[in-house]
Amino acid sequence: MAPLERGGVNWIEVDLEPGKYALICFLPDAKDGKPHFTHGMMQEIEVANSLWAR
Ligand SMILES: [Cu+2]
Repeated sequence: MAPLERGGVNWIEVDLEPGKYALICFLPDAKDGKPHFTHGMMQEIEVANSLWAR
């Protein structure tokens, strides 16, 4: 996914198996150069079984 301007929105479509995943941002912070995840930019998500399984 391409970097966004502050407040920007972007969408991607991915095909994931059911399970738990982590979204982690490795982009460097503009102020201290540390990856964003060190500032809390990470999120655990869970993908459920799809009603439209292929
Ligand atoms: Cu980030």
